[in-house]
Amino acid sequence: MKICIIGQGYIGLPTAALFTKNHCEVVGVDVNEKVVETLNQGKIHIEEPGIGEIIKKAVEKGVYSASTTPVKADAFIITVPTPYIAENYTCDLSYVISACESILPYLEKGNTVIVESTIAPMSMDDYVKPIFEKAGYTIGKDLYLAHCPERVLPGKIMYELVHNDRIVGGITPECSIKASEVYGQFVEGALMKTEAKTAELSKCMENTFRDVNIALANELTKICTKIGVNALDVIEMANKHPRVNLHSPGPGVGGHCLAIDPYFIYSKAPEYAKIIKLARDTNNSMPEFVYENVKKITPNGKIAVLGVAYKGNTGDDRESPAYEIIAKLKEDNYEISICDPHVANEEYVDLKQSTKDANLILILCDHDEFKDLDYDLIKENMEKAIIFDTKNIIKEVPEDIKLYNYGNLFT
Ligand code: SAJ
Repeated sequence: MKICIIGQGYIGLPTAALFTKNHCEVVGVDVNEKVVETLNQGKIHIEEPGIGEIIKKAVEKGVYSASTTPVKADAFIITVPTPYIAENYTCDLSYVISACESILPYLEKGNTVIVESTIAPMSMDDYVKPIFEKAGYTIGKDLYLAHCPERVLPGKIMYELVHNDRIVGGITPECSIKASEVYGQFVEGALMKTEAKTAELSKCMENTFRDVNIALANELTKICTKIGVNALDVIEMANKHPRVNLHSPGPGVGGHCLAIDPYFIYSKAPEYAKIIKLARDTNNSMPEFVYENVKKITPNGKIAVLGVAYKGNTGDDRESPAYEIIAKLKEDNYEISICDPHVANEEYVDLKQSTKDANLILILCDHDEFKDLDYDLIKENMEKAIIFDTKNIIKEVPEDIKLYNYGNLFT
């Protein structure tokens, strides 16, 4: 099977790698010429374990190549971004639409087209299907169209792509069958066939479930801080109940999924999506909560910010709450020195430089490097060593270091 994948980012590239490993030929298309050049050299441009070696081998064997334009193929998979439009709480389909239009000259009867990008409910029926119908295709008869949302967790993408169950939402039942044959090349999880609109809403709801649960944990933290109870202990105790799974509080919810997808549902029925919107507002209020508590702990001075990625051990800082916290602190004349070993930025420094003469260490991301810090260095660098850990990753510090976390902000 020959597959053409439009978009060679965090989803498109690992997907391409797995098809090549399973006897398919792949052309990966990306608008970024530099990315295309890097990939054709057998190198990769994203931080995700397990992909580099496969792409290198696939390029050497001639079963993978990258290009800025599509080619003829049996199946086309669209994995382009769907940015959030804040004004009307919905998704910008322009990249998906232009990806669909870009493949039209290369399509042949009998091809399968799959959209993997996360999209608002009804996007396939209202916007994607008409593109192919206008081009003269009868969907389900001479072209097979489906929405199969990606559901993999950054950091574990290669494992989850193979083992997770997959939602296959065809425009017609025939489309679901054809799309399942494509994923059957490497997916070991179940291929669950359904309608496109059910697939769209299921994907958005998965991330909404997580967002709402994180909001509950963040709300609990605020309540506990007010009344003087250790929120982290409450979560640990409550989670011993067999049917309770409180999530972890933090500095806010980042990334391009949880912080966005719930709005796609909200925009369709705002009069009913009350919990969904409140959860978003609660999670969006966390940077302010962190800022207020920094102010209480350290009214002014230099802050060493550890971690700006939206989650641990990734270099992805999209929608990271860290940037809002930093902006608030800078506005209040704090001096900020950022250390993040995973995010490439010339201005970011190492732990030694960021903690030099700092008044507070503020942990905003759970990178492994921050779980066991060099406390001798910190004590040497800081006149009074204070840490505020918003991710609850530091379990123990030497006696002469003061540690704040969501369990003891009231002290
Ligand atoms: N977070 C918390 N507390 C928690 C868990 C997470 O504050 O208890 C925060 C993280 O720090 C981060 C954000 O939430 O800022 C999102 O992180 P995440 O690990 O929950 O999820 P993502 O955005 O990396 O990936 C999610 C996954 N969805 C679900 O777990 C339902 C993934 O499976 C999806 O494929 C992905 O979204 C996506 O692309 O939609």
